[in-house]
Amino acid sequence: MSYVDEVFEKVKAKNSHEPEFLQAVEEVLESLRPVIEKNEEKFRKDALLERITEPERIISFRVPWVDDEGQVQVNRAFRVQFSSAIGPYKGGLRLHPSVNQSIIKFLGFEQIFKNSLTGLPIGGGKGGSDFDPKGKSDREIMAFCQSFMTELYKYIGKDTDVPAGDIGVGGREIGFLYGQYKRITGLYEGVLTGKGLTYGGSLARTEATGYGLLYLTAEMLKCNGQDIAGKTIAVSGAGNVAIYAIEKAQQLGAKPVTCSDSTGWIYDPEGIDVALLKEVKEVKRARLSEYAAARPSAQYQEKQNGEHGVWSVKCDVALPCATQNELDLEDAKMLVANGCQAVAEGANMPTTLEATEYLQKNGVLFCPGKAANAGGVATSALEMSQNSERLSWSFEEVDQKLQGIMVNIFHNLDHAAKEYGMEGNYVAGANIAGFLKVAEAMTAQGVV
Ligand code: NDP
Ligand code: 2IT
Repeated sequence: MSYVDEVFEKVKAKNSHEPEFLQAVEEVLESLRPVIEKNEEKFRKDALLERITEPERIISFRVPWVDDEGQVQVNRAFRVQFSSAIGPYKGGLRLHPSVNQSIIKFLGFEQIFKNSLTGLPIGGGKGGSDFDPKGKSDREIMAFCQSFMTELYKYIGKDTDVPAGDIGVGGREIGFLYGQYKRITGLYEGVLTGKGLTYGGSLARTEATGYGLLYLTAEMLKCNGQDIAGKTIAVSGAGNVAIYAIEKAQQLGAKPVTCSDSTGWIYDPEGIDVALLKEVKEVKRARLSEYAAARPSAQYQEKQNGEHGVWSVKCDVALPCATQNELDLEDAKMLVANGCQAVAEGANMPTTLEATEYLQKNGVLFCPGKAANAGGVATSALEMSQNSERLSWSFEEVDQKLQGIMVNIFHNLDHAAKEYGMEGNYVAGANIAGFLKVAEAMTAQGVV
C-alpha cells in the first residue's frame, strides 16, 4: 500500500466518528500523492503524515455561565492546537450549536495549510463552543465570553496561540474575550486579533476575508483571460465574509445578486444593497426577511431542505461564504448547467468533495478556501505585527499588503499545480504549496 493510503487508513480508524475532519484530511492527502511519491521512504520513516494529521494538543473544557433568568447553563468548548511548525498557533473561535471536536479539528487542520500559504509565520489552530449566540442578550454573551476565557487564557498568549473570530464571533465577542484575558493576566498584549480599533485592532481586518476573496478571484479570472468586472455573482452567507465580499465585488465592477442566512435567502436582480445588508445583519442582527421588506427589488425565500437556494440563480461566479458542505453535487450540477465559470470558497470547506470534483471536471475554475479566504488570517498576522511594534498602519497600507498577499497566493498555487503536472487544479496547488513549507519546517526541527 502507498504511504498516503496507509496513513489515510490509520486516520480513518482513529477518527471514525469525525466525518468533517476525515473529509478535510482526505482532500489534502489525495493532493499530496505526487509530492509524497517522490520521497516516500523518507516521509514514511519520519512519520511525517502521521504527525501532521495528529493535533499537537486538544484542550476541551466546560463553560458554565448564568443566563438572564438566573439559570446556570453549561457549554462544551475546544481549542485545538494543531501545528506550531511555522509559528504560534493561529486561527479563529467558532460559536455555533453544531460545534464539536470533528468540526474544530477539520478547521484547525485546514488552517495549517492556509496559514502557510499566506507566507507569514503562523501555525494552525482553531477553537470554539457549541454555545448558540442567537437570541442572547449582550449580558449573556459577555457572561459566556468571560467564562470561556477564564479557562482558555491558560493556553494562549501573543507568542503561543492567538485566536480570532469565526462564525458567531465578531467584534463584540472579541472585545469581551480580550477584556477578560487582560483582567486575569494583567497583560495588554496582542493575544487576540480582530480587536476593536481603540484597543489594538488593525484597520481593514473586518473587511479582509471578503476583500481578499475578491482580490484572489479577480486574479484567478485574469490569469484565465477573464475580467471580474461585469460578472454576475452568487454569494451565500450574510455574515462577515459575505458582506465584505459583496462590497468588494461591487467596487470591482461585478454584480452580486444573492446572499443567505440560516433562515432563508435573497435574490436581488438589481444587485445587493450593501448598506441595507449591513444595517440588517451587523446593526440589528436580524433576519434577511427584513432586507426584503425594505427593498422592493429583492425576493426572499425561506430555506427549504433539498432546494438549491442561491445556487439555483444564474451566475458567472459563485462564492460560498456561509459554512461547510453548503454546496453539494446537485448544487454543482445546477451551477454548471447555468453557465457558472468560477467558484471561490469564502467559507471553510463549503463544497463537498463530489461537488468539487464535478466542478473541476466541467471546466469551472475552482479555488479552495484555504487559499481564497486566507486574507482574513493574513490580516490577523498583520495585526500581530502592528501590536508587536506598537504602531498602527493606515487602511491603505494594510489593504495594499492584503492585495499583494492574495495575488501571491494565487500565483504560488498556480505554479505548484503546474510543477506537479496538474495545471489548473488549484486544490492540488494549494495543498502542495501549503504543505511543502510546513513539511520542511517539521523536518528541520526534528522529531517533535
Ligand atoms: P458569520 O457568523 O459572520 O456569518 C455566517 C453566515 O452564514 C451567517 O449569515 C449565517 O446565518 C450563515 N449560515 C447559514 N447557515 C449556517 C450554518 N449552518 N452554520 C453557520 N452559519 C450559517 O461568520 P463568518 O462570515 O465569519 O464565517 C463564514 C465562513 O467563512 C465560515 O466557514 C468561516 O469559517 C469562514 N471564514 C471566516 C473568516 C473570518 O475572518 N471571519 C476567515 C476565513 C474563513 P445567520 O445570519 O442566520 O447566523
Ligand atoms: O478561518 C479563518 O481563517 C478565520 N476564521 C480567521 C482566523 C484568524 O486568526 O484571523
